Amino acid sequence: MPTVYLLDYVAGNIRSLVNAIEKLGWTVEWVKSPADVPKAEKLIIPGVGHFGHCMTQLSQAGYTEPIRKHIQDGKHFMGICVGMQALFEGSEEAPEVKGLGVIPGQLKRFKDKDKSVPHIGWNSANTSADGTVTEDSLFGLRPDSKYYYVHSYAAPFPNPGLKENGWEYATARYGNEEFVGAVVKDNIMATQFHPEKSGVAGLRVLKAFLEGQKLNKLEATPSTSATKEGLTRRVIACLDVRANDYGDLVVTKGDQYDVREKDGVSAGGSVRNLGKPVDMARKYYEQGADEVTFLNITSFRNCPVADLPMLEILRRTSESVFVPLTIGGGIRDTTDTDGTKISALDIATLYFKSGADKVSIGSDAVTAAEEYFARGQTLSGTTAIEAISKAYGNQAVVVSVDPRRIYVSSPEVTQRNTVLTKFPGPNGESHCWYQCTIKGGREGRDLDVKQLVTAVEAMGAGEILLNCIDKDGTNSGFDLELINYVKGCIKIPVIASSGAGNPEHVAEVFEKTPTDAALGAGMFHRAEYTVKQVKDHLQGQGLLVRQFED
Ligand code: 1PR
Repeated sequence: MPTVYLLDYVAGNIRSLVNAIEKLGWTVEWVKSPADVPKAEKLIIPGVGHFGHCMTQLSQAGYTEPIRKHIQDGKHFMGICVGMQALFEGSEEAPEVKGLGVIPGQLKRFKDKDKSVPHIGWNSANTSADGTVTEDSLFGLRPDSKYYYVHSYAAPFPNPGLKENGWEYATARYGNEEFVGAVVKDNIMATQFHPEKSGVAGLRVLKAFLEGQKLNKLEATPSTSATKEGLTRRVIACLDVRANDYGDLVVTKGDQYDVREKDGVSAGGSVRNLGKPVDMARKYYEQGADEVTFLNITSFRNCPVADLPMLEILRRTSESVFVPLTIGGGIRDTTDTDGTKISALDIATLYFKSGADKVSIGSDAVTAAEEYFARGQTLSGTTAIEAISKAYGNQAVVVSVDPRRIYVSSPEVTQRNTVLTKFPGPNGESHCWYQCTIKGGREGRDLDVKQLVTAVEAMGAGEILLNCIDKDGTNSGFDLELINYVKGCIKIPVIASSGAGNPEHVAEVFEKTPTDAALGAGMFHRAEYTVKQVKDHLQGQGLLVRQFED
């Protein structure tokens, strides 16, 4: 099998890239020291996280010069995400740190006045942005395909230096900012998006790079009408996973977090079994899910950390599911079964190495937020959120919020931040506050949702998974008031969750709130609707979506 060299110089999910390369029939050799770089005919530098951190790691480990030489010698080079950013002269993210300077220009942070930052989701890499529709595809890029991006800094477009210096490029638009999605010149190909996380469209790009096929005839000429620029509406399938009463690992689903059958044999009924996690994840991928989230809802508290069943689930899922995978449940500092202390960062590392792209933190985030307010809104630097986002980047840390409505007659009767609601409480209360809970909703805390999301944003969380206990499993639609309220409190993206019962509910949450993504569980698990049906409906409503490519 042909070989490509991979430089794993910084933390991140490298496993999916290896899986994608192997699926394409190539083997991976690891670059373990600068002396290995000259052995590579083809070299890939992936990267996530902080530009300064990545460049400093590369330079301190002595990689900068060997990489420059590899490129100058005309050998094939691919940079992914921060691996592409490294080619530029520098970045606003770390003005004091120099890039490789192969491409003129500086990376700039997206403006967050009118949109969420980081930019997370599926967007274009359009080589026909000037309106020309070509029959040739540059490294497999199609103007009507969508690719998975996750970043806060980008190379703004237009960049006069690109064309002047002979670079070909593909662009994307986020809000009203246009940026470089991919660059190509001679032996160099680099993408701001993650091809290994971009489904079949991404695998096509990776294959073209590995096989050195710079220009390929497109199988079908894309129609200009299909070439809509911009971030698509992200639809996420969520799998709550736990062991059932017989010890099997199953996908389950609660009604307002109660996952036991109402008519079961044992007290409280048996745990609902809706299927096998890996099979279901693959099914949703093939239906067009833009991401898959696993929530390990019982944390497997008595299991040695290295044997956590979710690790194996991620390993197997990432072999055939090439969209981002999030894992939540039990991510906190803990003591292993043999008494060893193990940090949340260590647990997250195990998950990233097994194929996760993001970790989701629930209960521990609430505790961290309470301490943040107790300290007078100052950071400790020691929370799981801070440690993981520092090591892997903000985009890798999701905070899963499990709020519940508490009705009050007026804002004056509570110190918590309240919302005026169109759906009064049982005694006609006109306001409510959203109480944060821990331990899967079993314990309410004296902390409201605004306090939680603002605190975790300050700590470096990159995204909020916004559940709602009142709505979970009700099939009655999302809590639009909650979603609008939370979106108004923070700049990081929000995933709306809980209550989706049909495709109309998903369209409604995108039309009536500025949510960044919508998550569904029960309606998919019970096979009432497929992800494709939801996306077809969104498309019919004029909302931009990514369709699954065969
Ligand atoms: O606290 O860090 O160990 O994380 C535990 C994680 O497990 C949290 O993310 C918490 O939300 C989740 N969790 C704990 N118990 C339950 C439960 O259901 N008993 N599941 C649970 C939460 C909610 C959503 C669900 C949506 C959509 N599940 O993920 O998928 O509400 O459902 P729907 O579309 O069917 O309405 P930690």
